[in-house]
Amino acid sequence: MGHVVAGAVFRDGRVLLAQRTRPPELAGRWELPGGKIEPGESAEQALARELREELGIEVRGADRFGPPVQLGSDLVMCAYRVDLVSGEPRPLDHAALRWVDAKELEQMDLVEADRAWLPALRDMLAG
Ligand code: 9L3
Ligand code: MG
Repeated sequence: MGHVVAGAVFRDGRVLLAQRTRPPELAGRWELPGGKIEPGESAEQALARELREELGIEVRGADRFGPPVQLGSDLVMCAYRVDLVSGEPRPLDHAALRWVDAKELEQMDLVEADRAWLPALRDMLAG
């Protein structure tokens, strides 16, 4: 079973979403950035690597929230709150980035899998 990590970066009452470019069926839809854990990596290490590669930022921590999401028969994905240590996010691997508040979150065309985290994200944006 492979594992995918997705990171939620918060700032000023907003969470950072990223617009996918691939595969075709997910292109244009929004997600929490991240990717697959590589052999020997912890979730925290994978998050740090993925967000460095995808956004050019340094993050720390991995505070899991919401339910695990099954992706097909072979992959499971979990969401983590991470702390932004340095850098300003840039879309190095996405079509665009957007910081959204609780209200804007409802309007975003999220990838289906990430919708499982909406209740938890709402709570974190409200609190
Ligand atoms: N995925 C779904 N939601 C997310 C992330 C980071 C990833 N928030 C899915 C898309 C791919 C798989 O996980 O099927 C691997 O992600 P990536 O390496 O293509 O980002
Ligand atoms: Mg990715």
